[in-house]
Amino acid sequence: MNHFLKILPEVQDALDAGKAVVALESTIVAHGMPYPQNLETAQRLESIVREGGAVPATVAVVNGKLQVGCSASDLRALATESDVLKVSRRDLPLALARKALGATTVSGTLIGCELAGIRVFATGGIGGVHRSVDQTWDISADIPELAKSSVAVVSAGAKSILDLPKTLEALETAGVTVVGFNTDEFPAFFTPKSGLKAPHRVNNAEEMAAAMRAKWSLGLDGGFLIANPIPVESSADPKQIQEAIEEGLSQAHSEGVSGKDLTPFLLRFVNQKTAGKSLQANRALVEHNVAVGTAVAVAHAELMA
Ligand code: PSU
Ligand code: MN
Repeated sequence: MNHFLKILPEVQDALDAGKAVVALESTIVAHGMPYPQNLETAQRLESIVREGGAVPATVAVVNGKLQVGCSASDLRALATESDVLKVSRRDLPLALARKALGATTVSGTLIGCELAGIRVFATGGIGGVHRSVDQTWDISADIPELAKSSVAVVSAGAKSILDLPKTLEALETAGVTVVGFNTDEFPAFFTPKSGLKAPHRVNNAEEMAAAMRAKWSLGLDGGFLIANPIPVESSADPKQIQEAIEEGLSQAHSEGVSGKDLTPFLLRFVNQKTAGKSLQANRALVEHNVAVGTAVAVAHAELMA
């Protein structure tokens, strides 16, 4: 085993036996939600994976290792400590060498998936092309990582803190296969509709697993983005969210917030502005994504058995 990688025994055993494993990210815990909802959500997501017949593997940087699978106390530390690093590919070397506690973004988590051989990863939203890209060049490291990782990532689309049409274009250029799960539309995170068409559609986990087998059996490296709309009953008021995002963007601009701090800043701002409504929607959509990811992981494991 590599000195800088630790795969928990339960996860390694499941992988060795060809059983379904679902990876989960830790940035959503450390920087995407406030305490205590972050810890409750992290624990709930692991239970959803288990109830669906798979093994959860939350990825994080702990004690000088990229860790695939987190203990209950690791999750608590990620949820409560104040100086947790946000770790994407570029941050990983220093986080490891300094033995920092680090929360992996979608890109950092994908690295753990690739090294361990996990094929399915469920989260809330991915990073993408920011609206200010013409001035800032801010394009999330999630996109190039999705391009090279043979992993299917379930998300509720992307937030409109991003430029969604440009994000879809960047995903196409990167060769990421984007599919609407039971929908023709690319969902907009807090709301099921963005007005943009998803490039492809699958109707269930079995169809999804068949596409995964086809891509990777042919040796086409790279990922899928499974765009799973928030359930309508949990959907937030699009106008209220939109207004909060606009205000958050202008506040970020006037306070000079940029780079890796921008996404957490906006998430916090929108949550405060909507009196917790966005947080409620966020929790509901992540739980739904994890349930779909679990079904896909189980179907894929069965197909490959
Ligand atoms: N979008 C969300 N919630 C999140 C994130 C994105 O709706 O928690 C997190 C994910 O970890 C994602 C990261 O990988 O933010 C992207 O950050 P950046 O925009 O700095 O690349
Ligand atoms: Mn960025």
